[in-house]
Amino acid sequence: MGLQNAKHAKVKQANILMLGLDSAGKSTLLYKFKSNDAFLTTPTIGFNVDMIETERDFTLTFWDVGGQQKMRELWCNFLENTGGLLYVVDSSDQRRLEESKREFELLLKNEFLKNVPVVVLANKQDLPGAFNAEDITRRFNMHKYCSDRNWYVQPCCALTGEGLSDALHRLTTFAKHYHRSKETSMLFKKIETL
Ligand code: G3D
Ligand code: MG
Repeated sequence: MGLQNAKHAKVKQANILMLGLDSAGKSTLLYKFKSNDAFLTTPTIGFNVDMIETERDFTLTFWDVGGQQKMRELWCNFLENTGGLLYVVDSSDQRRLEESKREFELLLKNEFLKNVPVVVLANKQDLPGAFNAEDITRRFNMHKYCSDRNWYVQPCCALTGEGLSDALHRLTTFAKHYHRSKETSMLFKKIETL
């Protein structure tokens, strides 16, 4: 028991905030990260939380927050202590792509998300007419708006699971790097106060 506790004390953890418009596929994705079963989602009222150990010493805690207009007003309450932003886009929803981009830009301007790494999931690649990762990169102005952080646009399909292991791997690498750089800067701050 003592040994097990000591082992767990070493496990590092990062909060991953999953955001995006309603119906982008966030809850389906979260479920698919955990299991391969088919899953029926209902619109998320509030939020879902789940922990996934993506590497032996690193756990990601996913916060899947509802994306309806009313819920978006509450997103700002979830931003503090975020170790990575997973922004989910319905790549087939041409009508709401601009709206999704606007919400994304607003998020990136928030002080709590400064330098926080971003993975954009270009979801629903199985649907006809879906924008691909290059289209989303260009339309979301990724090079301009994410120049201060690590970022990646991953095409995926939450229903089949395609692209999800790459997304998790990328997210873990980014979150670990961000975690380490935060630890280092806190250490320097402590040293300065000595
Ligand atoms: P949200 O949590 O972002 O609001 P959900 O979105 O996970 O509830 O998904 C909304 C709808 O999109 C669901 O369909 C879900 O099955 C579907 N969906 C999610 N990912 C994909 C995908 O990659 N491809 C396709 N074709 N559909 C997807 P329903 O019909 O239940 O509304
Ligand atoms: Mg949901």
